[in-house]
Amino acid sequence: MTHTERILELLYDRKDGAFLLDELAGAAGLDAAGVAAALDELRRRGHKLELSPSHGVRLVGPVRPDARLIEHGLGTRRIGRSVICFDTVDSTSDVAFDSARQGGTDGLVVLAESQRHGRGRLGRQWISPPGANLLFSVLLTDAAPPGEALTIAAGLAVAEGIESACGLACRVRWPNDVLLDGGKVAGVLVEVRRRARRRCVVLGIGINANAHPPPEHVGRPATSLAAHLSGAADRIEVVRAVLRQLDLRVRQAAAGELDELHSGWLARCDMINERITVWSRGRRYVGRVSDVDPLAGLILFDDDGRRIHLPAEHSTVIEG
Ligand code: BT5
Repeated sequence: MTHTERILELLYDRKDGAFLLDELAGAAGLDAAGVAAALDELRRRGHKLELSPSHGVRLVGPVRPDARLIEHGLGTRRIGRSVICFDTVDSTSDVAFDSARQGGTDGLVVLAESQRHGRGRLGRQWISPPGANLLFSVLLTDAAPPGEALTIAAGLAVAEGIESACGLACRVRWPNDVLLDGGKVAGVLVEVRRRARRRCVVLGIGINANAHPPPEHVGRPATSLAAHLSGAADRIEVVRAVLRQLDLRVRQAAAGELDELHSGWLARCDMINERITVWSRGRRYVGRVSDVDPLAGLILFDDDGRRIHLPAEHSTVIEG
């Protein structure tokens, strides 16, 4: 760990209070010049610091996601063993797929403050102002579970992670929406590609932590965590909680513990018995939702009583 990382960790651990410079120097094992150099480096990395002769130094929130702060003590087995943070990329999911060419990148998490071409499903766009939200992708290269099960696992993990970090009760809407009070607060994009002769899966996750697009830009209600909290959402706490839940839910998907995913999803989903319209592979299906199967997708009964399986990858709910 570098001196700068150590100083950042100390400041973040006391993020509601300040450190006198002498105290900070003592805790980090540095002299005054070393502390000053580390603080300069933190500013260069985009962290906001408040410095006063009487109160000392403190990190001004919301704190910018930093790999060290995310990884530190995370305690996961697979997801987030290594984390990289960027300023701007085309898409964090592209960076994750590119990283699959190197060995040992299973579980890698790629975050960015902004994306030039953030994408949703089926050619749609993901919109997020720089520095406000969580934009990240998780790479799975070793025996990745089926995409259908991962869609369920990831949506559920996002809802559970938000709830554990912020105490906000999220719902899920098949296939990939996470809702807060009826507005979309997060979306999941599961993509599968071949890299270095292996089947690789990337889970792309966008969470509106502190900002959300206006309805005229997205066509349906969107919301953010901050809109339901008394202040800004701590993005580091949220991403850590989501990564922990992802670690659990992806492990269940990999182990074939589909009952766990199924019951977890149904407990947060209000779609059962709802009459909806779905586009899937160029066809329109209307019917009543009977179930969400972690391997087969949505199960609908149409008006003629036919049972229809709709896979997440090719389907979008257009009315419901
Ligand atoms: C999704 O697609 O919900 C998946 C979004 C995944 C985004 C992440 S960010 C990190 C990673 N890197 C990427 O390039 N992507 C992933 P979909 O269900 O297709 O929803 C997209 C639709 O939601 C758009 O057509 C808009 O109507 C709406 N939308 C766009 N941005 C939004 C936002 N920030 N909040 C709520 N709705 C949004």
